[in-house]
Amino acid sequence: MQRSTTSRARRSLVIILTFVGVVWASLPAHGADELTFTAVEKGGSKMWEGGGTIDLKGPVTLNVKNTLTAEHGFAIDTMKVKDVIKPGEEKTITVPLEDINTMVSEHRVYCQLHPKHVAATTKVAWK
Ligand SMILES: [Cu+2]
Repeated sequence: MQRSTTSRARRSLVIILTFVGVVWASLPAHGADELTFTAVEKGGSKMWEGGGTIDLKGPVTLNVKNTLTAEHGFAIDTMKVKDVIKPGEEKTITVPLEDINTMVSEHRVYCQLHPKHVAATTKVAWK
């Protein structure tokens, strides 16, 4: 009797923990955003490929990679980001929440060195 009560309690605990885990995983975000951008060449045009959605709940981590043979700019005016990425270089840029303009729903990610270099876009969730 004692034994079966214990195993039943254990089983319900497992069910509860599984449920909590599923709910946690299905939440939109946990406060940290991570985005990846890669400088590539496609069909003769150079472009920043990547992007995604951020939720403005915490700092944003940008993983930036330049696969090309020349250096390229990496700029997001609405996040106060302006950098130059060397050929083959991989860089992680962390943008604090206070540097992000919360009035815009789309952030343009572009190369400040080459006007023809195609830009990428990052969207803000719930806007
Ligand atoms: Cu460029």
